[in-house]
Amino acid sequence: MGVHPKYYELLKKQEELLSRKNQVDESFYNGIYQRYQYPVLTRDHAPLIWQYDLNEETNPFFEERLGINAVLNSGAIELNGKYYLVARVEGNDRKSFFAVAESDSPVDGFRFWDYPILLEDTCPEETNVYDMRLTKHEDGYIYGVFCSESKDQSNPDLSAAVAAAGIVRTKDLKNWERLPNLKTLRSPQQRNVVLHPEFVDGKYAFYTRPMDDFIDTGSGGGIGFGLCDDITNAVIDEEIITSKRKYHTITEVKNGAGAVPIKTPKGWLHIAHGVRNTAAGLRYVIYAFATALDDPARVIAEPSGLLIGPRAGERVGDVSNVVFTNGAIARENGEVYIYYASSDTRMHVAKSSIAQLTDYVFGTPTDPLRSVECVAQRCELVSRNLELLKRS
Ligand code: M1P
Repeated sequence: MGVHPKYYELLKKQEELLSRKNQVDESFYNGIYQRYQYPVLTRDHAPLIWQYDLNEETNPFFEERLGINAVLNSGAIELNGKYYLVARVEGNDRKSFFAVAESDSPVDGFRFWDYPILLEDTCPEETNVYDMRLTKHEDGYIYGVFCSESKDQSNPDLSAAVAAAGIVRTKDLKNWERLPNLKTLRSPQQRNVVLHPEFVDGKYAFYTRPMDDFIDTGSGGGIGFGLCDDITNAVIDEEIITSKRKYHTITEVKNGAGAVPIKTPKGWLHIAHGVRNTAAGLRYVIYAFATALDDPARVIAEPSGLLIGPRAGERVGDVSNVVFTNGAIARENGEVYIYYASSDTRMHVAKSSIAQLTDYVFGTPTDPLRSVECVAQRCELVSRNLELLKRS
């Protein structure tokens, strides 16, 4: 008796998946980014040692003991020439946890480290954690800001929960120090909180998403922004709304900050998510906007509509019709890799560049918010094009 032979069979199959090269999906074009043929992380990338008891004696049928349901919303970072995704891994038990996947390439070859991240158990009421954003801060730490979810003990509804922003920090993605959760004095709940990479007026700056309730943002008008003096006891008093939710747009129901903003010569580039309602339920898409270099809370460019929407197989999963990002890597050579999950089930990558995204954000017209004006906007484009075609 020893290791069950089925383990080696499954390992061989998994190795084929892990070593598969990714390719650009040539069927898609928009000039802004390229999609890739295969997801970069799925439940099938999870190490078998997380799921099976390998011992033939104690697991004669080689049954899955602790299954993995999905691998989704991942923070992303480049360190010492390697690419890391800190993924939200959801077990069959519905609890999520964080795990580091590493690769030499930004588009394929991601492999999970042997152990998932075991956070310090500092919040006895916390039931679930998910969606970590990784910020390389100018103070020298890498911060992970994530959603810390607890049962709402004041509400008898079994589904009532409270969302707060948890904070950890590290220098190597191996040793994590947990700091107290962020307190926002004027907002009862928070999700999709992102730490800005630079000090603003000498303070730590957070993009927030004020919410009255666990699901509904209620009076929360959009993506907020607030400053705090001390990251080891982070308290935000005033939050101002930067990217507002708007009627009959992709952000009507909700929006939230996604990847850590990317600094470009023309402004901070933000890649966020917007939510609208449909007869088939909520639809989540990814959008982009820019804020001023000297005031990262002031929007200076807001292209109309979505940047990435769920497409083909991406549309189906545990929570269908969803794309969601909480991580992007901007390389020194100008390439930008946007990591996004589809339908709360798997992780994908889209490749763009600072030049393309800047051109997109500053060159795309804003949404005039009314059909008649949208048609006028399109007619103006058509007439300019027809004129050009006539002359050429
Ligand atoms: O299910 C879609 C997403 O829902 C939440 O996002 P938001 O707070 O904007 O509604 C998050 O829980 C996210 O994890 C999830 O992908």
